[in-house]
Amino acid sequence: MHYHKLLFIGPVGAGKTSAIRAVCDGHHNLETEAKASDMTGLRKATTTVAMDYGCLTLNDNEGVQLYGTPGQARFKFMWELLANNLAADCAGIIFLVDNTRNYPMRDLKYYSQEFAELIARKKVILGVTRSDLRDDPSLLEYQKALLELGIEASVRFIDARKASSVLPLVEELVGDKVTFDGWSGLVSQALDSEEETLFEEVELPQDDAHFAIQDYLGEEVVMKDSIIDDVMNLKGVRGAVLTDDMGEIITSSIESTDVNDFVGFVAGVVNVFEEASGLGSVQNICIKSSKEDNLSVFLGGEKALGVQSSNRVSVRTLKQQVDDLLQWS
Ligand SMILES: Nc1nc2c(ncn2[C@@H]2O[C@H](COP(=O)(O)OP(=O)(O)OP(=O)(O)O)[C@@H](O)[C@H]2O)c(=O)[nH]1
Ligand SMILES: [Mg+2]
Repeated sequence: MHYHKLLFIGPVGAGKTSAIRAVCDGHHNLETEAKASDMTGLRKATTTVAMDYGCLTLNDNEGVQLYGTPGQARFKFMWELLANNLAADCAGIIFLVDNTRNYPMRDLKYYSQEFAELIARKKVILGVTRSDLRDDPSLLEYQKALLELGIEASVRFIDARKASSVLPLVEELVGDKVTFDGWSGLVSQALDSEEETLFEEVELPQDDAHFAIQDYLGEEVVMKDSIIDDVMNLKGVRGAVLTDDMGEIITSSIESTDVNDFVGFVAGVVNVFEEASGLGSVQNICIKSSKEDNLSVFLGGEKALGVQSSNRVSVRTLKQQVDDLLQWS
């Protein structure tokens, strides 16, 4: 049996696990899903903590092995293991981004950088999911962004839940490497069974999660007071403080009044800075230090979140993690 490997990458909830589940032969599937205990849990019940693995058998001699990364940056050690070992010899990468996240372009950039070495060596396809819920950014905008990032990849809207939508991506990446030519048959088989499932779904009452997703379509981030506890769970975080837009401290786990006051000061003056600089709305201010802790201030709506973190933890990774928390809240 000869196998070709594909690696799925992309942010939390982009549909990596769903896509692998949709196309693989049922009995060849491994998922490492855990209940999403933090804010991710409000949007979907589980998250991948290690990896996904699935196998799509094409014929007696050929198959495709599908590997999926966890989206959350706190499971980053698995990104390295998958990119450098398990899937280092993959035939291509299926990069999924979720169009309903607050900043899908930022996700695209972040994961492009994290998987830069592998991306530079492999054929890549970008699949934009959840476009049924939100069709902006457009495919053209993604094409432009890829060009700016120096990545050669085709882009398309897909539904990660449907094999009929995911299979063409698999074909595009491995089609010329296999003798198998029954792709259109696989797609029509999938379409048939999806029709049956759709019919069954109509009978089910709409679940809350469906409506919950609609609430998150705005660009505005929501900061609840509980964000402090969630941020404190992130690696390297020593303290966090939440202030209102006037710089008044709402709640804090930082002892130093100087640090709290400084975050309050940043939150209070940022409006003035935005007007004076003409830079538009400022979302994040980072103060990096080689000796002391780093301080990052996240500005969202009417509140500001200050995070004090060890300078041994990358500010960029921390920023992605906090962004994840904010947009899943
Ligand atoms: N409406 C809609 N929902 C989608 C689409 N694609 C995927 N989903 C849903 O989005 C969610 C994706 O979740 P997962 O497949 O767990 O995402 P993941 O990328 O594996 O996430 P992590 O493992 O947490 O990084 C699931 O609830 C899917 O049913 C789409 O095109 N439209
Ligand atoms: Mg997953």
